[in-house]
Amino acid sequence: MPSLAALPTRARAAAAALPLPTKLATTLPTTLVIALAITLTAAGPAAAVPVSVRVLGPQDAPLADAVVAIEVAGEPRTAPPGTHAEMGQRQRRFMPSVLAVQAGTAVAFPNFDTVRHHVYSFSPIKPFEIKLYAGTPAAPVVFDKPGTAVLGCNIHDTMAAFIHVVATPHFAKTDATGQASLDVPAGSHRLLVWHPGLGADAAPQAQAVRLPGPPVTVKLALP
Ligand SMILES: [Cu+2]
Repeated sequence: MPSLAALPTRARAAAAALPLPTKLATTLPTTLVIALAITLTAAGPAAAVPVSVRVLGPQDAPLADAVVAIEVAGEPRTAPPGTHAEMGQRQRRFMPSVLAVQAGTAVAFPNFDTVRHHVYSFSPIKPFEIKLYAGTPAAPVVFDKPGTAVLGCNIHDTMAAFIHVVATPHFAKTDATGQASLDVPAGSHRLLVWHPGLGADAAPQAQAVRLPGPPVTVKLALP
């Protein structure tokens, strides 16, 4: 139910004349119902604004593969059912080396190599193992808690990667120049940045961000 103030003048006058809310649905003329529906749509979540975030490390060097996330109050922390992502293995490496997903995402582990892999994680957010396999294992792994999982392979000790799980639909990874671009509703939010250099057990570095606003630069205090 919208507030009367959110309705256009004509609709407001008509709605005010009715004993709300019981008669609203049954007695409004069709045109007014349509106007009301349009108003509801327009008065939905704040329009997204683009925000650019640059992540710097020691000596202000740009940091690639940092995960930038912006938590917006009232938005779902968990991804909708069916959300999926992929952590492949090629030439005895995980691809990508850092995967960012929203909590609730099902991650597939396709093996594109001719050798078999045996992927595991001991990380508290999602301990699992997929025993010696070729091709794509039948069941993906659902990462339902925020945090970071370190991945390894029992067969190839040099294989390592991270899955960083965030509790917001707004996230991106920085490119080689340390830049990430997101679209986020206007307002005051919490900006979180994590990078493998912080360590898998470290909480993301957090700061407040107000949008729309100028590009944001985050200097990550790496241990
Ligand atoms: Cu392997």
